[in-house]
Amino acid sequence: MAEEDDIVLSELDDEELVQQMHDDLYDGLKDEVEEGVNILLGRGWTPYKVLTEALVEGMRIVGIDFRDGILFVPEVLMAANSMKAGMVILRPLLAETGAPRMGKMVIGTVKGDIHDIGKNLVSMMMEGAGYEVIDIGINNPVENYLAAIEEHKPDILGMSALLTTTMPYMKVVIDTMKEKGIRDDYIVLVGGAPLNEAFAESVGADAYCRDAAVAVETAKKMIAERERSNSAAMGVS
Ligand code: B1M
Repeated sequence: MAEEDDIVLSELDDEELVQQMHDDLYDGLKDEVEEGVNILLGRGWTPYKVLTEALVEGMRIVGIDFRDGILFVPEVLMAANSMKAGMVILRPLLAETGAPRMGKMVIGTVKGDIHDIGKNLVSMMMEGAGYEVIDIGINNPVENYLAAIEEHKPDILGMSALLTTTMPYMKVVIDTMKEKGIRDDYIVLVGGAPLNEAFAESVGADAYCRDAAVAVETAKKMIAERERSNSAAMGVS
């Protein structure tokens, strides 16, 4: 502990600081993670670079040790809270691009699943790219998705799942949309660590998004395609 106390984050160079932030995230040291984020921003790092290199990479390491039984739920929760504290600082900066509204997305984690860090990242990146995002949170039954799309009329419905046991629920949502005849009114994008393209196709989603950056690119591409085909259908050249 004494050694940890002796470290002055602002005296570390960028590489050492990022390494230290990975350690602090791992140890669930929220104040230190916040301080590190502020220092990197003060040194001219873009919010996106801080997010990906300091926070997401740190969380990736936490994930490996959680998988291998080295870290347990309480420790991972502390790491997740530290990550969220860093994201609170970055969120307004990522959204501050002044980009025009590009479209609207409703996003939520599926029923039975409380993982929200990845979903929050996707929301942040989408907001940063100029999309309006309605985040309906975690553990959403199909009724929540239907109510949100009915209320907000988004271009995109995004679903997140981190567990192999909860990802099949995406099919329940999409099948219900089909039954109600509204499936094709929306672009449906899905994501989460255990998913892949074949899974997305098998549940009837429009695309699988490997990460938040891919989600933004896919959203742009699909909205543009939809606008093109709508214009063609209306005979607009
Ligand atoms: Co959980 N957990 N967890 N966990 N957890 C995983 C997912 C796991 C892989 C860990 C492991 O064993 N290696 C494992 C799942 C195994 C499996 O299903 N085969 C697991 C387990 C088992 C569990 C519990 C069952 C543990 C238990 O209780 N025994 C339990 C389940 C609770 C529940 O949901 N019902 C549980 C609980 C927890 C915590 C509460 C402790 C905590 C969650 C805190 C929180 O989210 N607020 C937690 C965490 C943090 C993790 C790991 C370590 C990290 C997840 C994360 O935040 N990653 C995770 C291990 C791992 O994934 N490596 C693990 C960082 C995040 C940035 O990445 O979420 O993949 P990710 O999101 C990415 C992309 O996937 C994509 O973009 C994001 C950003 O780039 N993306 C989308 C995600 N959603 C998208 C939606 C889109 C588009 C892209 O829509 C358009």
